[in-house]
Amino acid sequence: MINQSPSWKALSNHPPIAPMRELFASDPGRFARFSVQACDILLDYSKNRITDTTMSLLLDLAREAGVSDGIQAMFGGRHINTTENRAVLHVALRKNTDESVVLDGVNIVPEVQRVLNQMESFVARVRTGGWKGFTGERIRDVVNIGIGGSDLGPRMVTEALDFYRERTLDFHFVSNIDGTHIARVLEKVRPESTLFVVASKTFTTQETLTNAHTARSWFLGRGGSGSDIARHFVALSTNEVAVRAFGIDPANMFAFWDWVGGRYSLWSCIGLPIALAVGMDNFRELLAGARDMDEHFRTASFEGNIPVLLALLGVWYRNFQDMPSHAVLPYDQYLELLPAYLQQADMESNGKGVTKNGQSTPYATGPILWGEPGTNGQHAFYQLLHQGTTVVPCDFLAAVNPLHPVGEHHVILLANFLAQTEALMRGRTLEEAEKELGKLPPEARKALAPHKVFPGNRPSNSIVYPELTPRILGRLIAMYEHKIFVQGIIWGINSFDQMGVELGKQLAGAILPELRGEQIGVHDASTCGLLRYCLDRRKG
Ligand code: G6Q
Repeated sequence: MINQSPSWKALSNHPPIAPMRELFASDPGRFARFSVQACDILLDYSKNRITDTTMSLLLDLAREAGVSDGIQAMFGGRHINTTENRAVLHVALRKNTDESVVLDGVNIVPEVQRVLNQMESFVARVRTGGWKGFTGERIRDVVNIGIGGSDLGPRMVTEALDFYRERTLDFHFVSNIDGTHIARVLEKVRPESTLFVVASKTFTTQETLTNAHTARSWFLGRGGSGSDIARHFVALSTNEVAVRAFGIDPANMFAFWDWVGGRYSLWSCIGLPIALAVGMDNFRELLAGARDMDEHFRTASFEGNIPVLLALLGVWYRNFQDMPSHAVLPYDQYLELLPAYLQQADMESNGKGVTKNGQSTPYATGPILWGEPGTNGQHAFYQLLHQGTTVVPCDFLAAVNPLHPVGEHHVILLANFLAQTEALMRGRTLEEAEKELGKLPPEARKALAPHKVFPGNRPSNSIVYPELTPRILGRLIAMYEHKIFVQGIIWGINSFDQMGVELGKQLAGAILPELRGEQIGVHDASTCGLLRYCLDRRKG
């Protein structure tokens, strides 16, 4: 196991590191040494608890863990998702037409391009009004019905690229089985001008199928007929049989493949709502951005490789500094949903406690990831980031230029981003606090000063880009995908299955009949008590 490797052992015995403010004071070259620019992205990782020795050991760790072989195996189509015996080829979804990716002896790029072309002609018809609803009206609302990977990616990107959206179309996302979700969306749309996109890789997911059936009944109950379904329902799936069984014509189905994991699928036809929103050219730009990052990741040396560096810093904090959590803080309102998206990407991928060989990991794996856009978070949880007893490494993301140049807003936003990373790193000593309270009488100053001390030495990465374009967004998302991948290799886990998600699917299925009034089965006393409480108070 990786914790037996020389670099892991050396990292465990790492000599103490001086506080960052001292490291900066004594080393004017720190930013130059600990920052990288690639794909129009600046990663400044100098505000981390690292020295040259730390980085050199972490880079050794990447080598000893076999990250290079792992990268080759993924891009080469090997079945690295071992528990499901599948290749992991979301990178193939963003290849150019003239490139090839061979999976089990077959080049899969032509099939990827075929679906992209199918999307292109559909998107053009809907966006120009050529695709008509059952009364001859054009489509005005698109409702994506999907959950998990079939929701979070397209929803996050549609929101992130809203600046580029076609204004004649409105977008809605229904994921939750809670009827409130679909009911509130259906209040806003009209059947004759609504397109339902049923997004489900397996087409067996209870939430999605229940929501899709509800949407269909609503449609049929408000003027639509069975033969009109074809103009108002399309499916994104790998399961043609189930799509037919639902009543959607396979001509209105966009396919993808089992080598695309749900949480890595926004680049496939699962991205159809994105393409409808921003047009196919912009969708292809998004893919091109991811392709740029793929190439950077595949070819750059580890020292200058943004995803590898981010991954190593995460491992450093998780395994050697006892920091269990990681915050993603976009100073970019359009990236509001990025933390939620990354919660799935990261925690579903690396929230594992067993290695690929089936042994329990004696070390920690994926962190608890969370976040909110700045500056909102500053008025909420940053208190804990600055003075709490848990140190949380943070990623700050910011665009140099705004998409909405409104007065001084953007410089104020950037000032806040820069000030926060600096304050987290520097902190404020007791002496400084007392000095700031200079006007108070000595007694009061002494009493108040400890509350104004900030420990500092709190790590952050700054990820800065010129402005949020589809291409930059593609690069940022792929950057995080590859970071997660590298961490999975180091921890020796399978980042591409999701047994925990499947457990939820099974358990709910077992309890459902009991809530419908059938006999309560064998459960613990708590579950029985809760069931009984619900059954006794259910109305109707
Ligand atoms: C993602 C997971 C999971 C999945 C949902 C929806 O990697 O597998 O979040 O995306 O459970 O699954 P379907 O797309 O099959 O409905």
